[in-house]
Amino acid sequence: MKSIDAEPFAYPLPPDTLPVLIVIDMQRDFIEQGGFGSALGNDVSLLLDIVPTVKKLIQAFRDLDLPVIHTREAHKADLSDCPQSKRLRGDCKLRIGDKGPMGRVLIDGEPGNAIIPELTPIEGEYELTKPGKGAFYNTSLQEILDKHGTTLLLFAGVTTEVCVQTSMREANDRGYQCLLVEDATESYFPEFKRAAIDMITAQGAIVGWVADCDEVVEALKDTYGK
Ligand code: C5J
Repeated sequence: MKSIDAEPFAYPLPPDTLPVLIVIDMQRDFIEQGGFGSALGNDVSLLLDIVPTVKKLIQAFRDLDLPVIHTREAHKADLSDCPQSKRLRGDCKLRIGDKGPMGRVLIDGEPGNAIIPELTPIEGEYELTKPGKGAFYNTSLQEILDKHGTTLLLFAGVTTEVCVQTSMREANDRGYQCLLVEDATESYFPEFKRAAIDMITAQGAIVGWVADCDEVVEALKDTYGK
């Protein structure tokens, strides 16, 4: 059986199931200078740096006709899907639903909530709004994955230790084999990215595997290329 050269050991690519790529929350407000993330004092350049790698990964899936799912952390305009516990927590200058530099923060349809233009989904790809940190909570992700009959999920996006890791843990509990593409994910806090990767791969891939984009793309081409 073919596999991806990964940590802590090879990630198997069984012939009877196709991998699905889940790109978490590559939205303007987290990534772009002048958005919500930078208004909170974060160094968004760290997140911007992964954009070419995420693009390359998405392109490999497109070239191989493999499914791509994009998520956005987003709430309804009336905030009916945003618990007060989430909205009011933290020492924030800006809260969910407040008017930020790119429109209302984390509200579906606002300019800052859009996926960055470099990674705009194309026809045939899925774009899910997710009101929680995890991609399964209050979304149609499970139905989409059931439709594709996959057991293999590859993850990219931001931030590694929050929405990416939460989504991987949700997927892990639902029986998926999860691989995180290390150079296609990032955090505002490099030490948190490192720690999240260590937690994911510890104890024989307790949550999942990690590999670089080039290793992933090479293995996918070798396995699913014509
Ligand atoms: C956060 C995310 N950090 N996408 N969201 O609030 O990780």
